[in-house]
Amino acid sequence: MIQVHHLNNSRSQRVLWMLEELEMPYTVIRYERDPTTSLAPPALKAIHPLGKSPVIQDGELVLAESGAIVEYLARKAGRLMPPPDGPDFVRWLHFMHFAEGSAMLPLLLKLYMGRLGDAAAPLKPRVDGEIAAHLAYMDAALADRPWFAGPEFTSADIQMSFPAEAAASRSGLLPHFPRLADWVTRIQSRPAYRRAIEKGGPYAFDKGGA
Ligand SMILES: N[C@@H](CCC(=O)N[C@@H](CS)C(=O)NCC(=O)O)C(=O)O
Repeated sequence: MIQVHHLNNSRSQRVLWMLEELEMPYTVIRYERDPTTSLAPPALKAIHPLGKSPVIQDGELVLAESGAIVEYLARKAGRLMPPPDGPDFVRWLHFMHFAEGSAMLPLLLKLYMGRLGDAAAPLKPRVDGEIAAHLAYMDAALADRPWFAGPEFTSADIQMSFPAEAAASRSGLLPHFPRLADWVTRIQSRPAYRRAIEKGGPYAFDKGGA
């Protein structure tokens, strides 16, 4: 059975949600962030050298990196990804990578800048501008389709949830992007999303990310 090494308030919430959508059996091994530093406990390094979450174990396989895990699970189940020869595949691929490769960077910068106080002021316009630009891009992507890859809900929506929710809580800009705001409401009302929150424990969107 798949084991999920789950850190509270973290990207591993997406992996629990993916497993719930797929109705795959799994067990959760919990880790708690240090209350002062927010870092993962050293025990996670015994599972994977980076010591970060999520990590899954599936038999002999130990896999880190949320996008790789979500794609691995989609391929294993043969679900929640468009067929590679179909019209939605490249959009799915794009958003599977965009979530961590582009959207998370300015959000992480903002999180760390928050710890610098006034010293971060020169960076603020640039970082806030980048967050707004990424949110506008995400909002526009939903202009002619309900889900990020197309007409069907896919694993790209799961992968995109973390930057969208983190941006919503950290920037306060979500009301300016009504299609993205509506998408957030729709993902959060999915039964599998809610079951994953129950399994993963309380989720503070403004704390995860680092
Ligand atoms: N790009 C990686 C990022 C992994 C990552 O940074 N995870 C955070 C939780 S959201 C973590 O483990 N932070 C604790 C630490 O760095 O000690 C992914 O998507 O899996």
